[in-house]
Amino acid sequence: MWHADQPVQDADIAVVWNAPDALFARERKLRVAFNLGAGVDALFRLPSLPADLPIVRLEDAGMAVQMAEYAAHALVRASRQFDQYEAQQREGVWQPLPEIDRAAWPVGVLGMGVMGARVATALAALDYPVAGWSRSGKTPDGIEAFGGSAGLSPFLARTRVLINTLPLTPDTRDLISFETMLQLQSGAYIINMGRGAHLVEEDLITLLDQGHVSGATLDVFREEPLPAGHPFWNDKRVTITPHVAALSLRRETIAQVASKIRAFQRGEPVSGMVSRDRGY
Ligand code: NDP
Ligand code: OXD
Repeated sequence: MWHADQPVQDADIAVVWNAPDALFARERKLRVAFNLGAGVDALFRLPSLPADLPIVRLEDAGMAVQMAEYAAHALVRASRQFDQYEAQQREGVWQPLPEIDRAAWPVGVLGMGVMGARVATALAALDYPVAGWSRSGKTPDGIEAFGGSAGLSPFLARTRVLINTLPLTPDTRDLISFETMLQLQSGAYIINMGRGAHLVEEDLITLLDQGHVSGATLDVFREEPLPAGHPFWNDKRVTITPHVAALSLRRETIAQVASKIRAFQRGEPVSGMVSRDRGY
């Protein structure tokens, strides 16, 4: 564990999560940094991170299945009206609601990487129509494919439930805005598991008030922890969780990072190398 008051170690390998800038300012002999998470956006915000330091991220390590569970829970709760049954129970009401038509709940997953592909295939297995959007436009079998900026509007137009699993980069910041959410089908539902800065929170509130968006399940926020007094805390249309869609699993994480370190030390290719150009 690194402490700001310890002498410089001249370490050659860093294993980090929420690293302070001072680590990179002081340890100038690093040859590689292993990130204990999939998202590297926080690391890239550090001014002292050397521009040429190789960064390796965690790949899945037990997180993708949790992301799929989270998305399935939120989607099924909204589409099968379990939120309404919860409200009915509190009021002592026994009232079956009309059956749902899955065709009326087309799902669109932003990001078709390790997390997004797993989310998409899990929801397609529940017979929801599922599409994926990514830079390359590649999707697993059975998932309708949309790619690049030209593919975004048609992807949004066929989507009612928008699920975000993108990495945060300059290209994806603020992507879920008034303009993009307005292109979703009416009664839209937003599930954000990527990063808080993907979503323009005031725009979501505006569209909830206007009725175009019917609800949201949010795991990540522009400011974390979500500040006391933030409107999401008491908004019945919004379900929040404290950045736990996928928790890092100790055993899987240690095993994966150890094997990546061994590969690095042997001079072999290390999977999960982050591209500085793409930002993920
Ligand atoms: P990957 O790198 O495997 O996948 C990223 C996907 O996003 C790829 O499909 C990529 O497209 C797509 N993408 C990136 N930039 C763009 C863009 N500008 N336009 C269109 N598509 C783009 O990442 P992971 O799936 O492993 O992780 C994704 C993110 O999930 C993490 O960065 C993190 O923010 C978040 N996360 C959140 C957790 C939580 O608990 N809330 C837990 C774990 C991760 P292409 O395939 O063409 O390269
Ligand atoms: C991650 C996260 O990026 O937990 O791994 O958010």
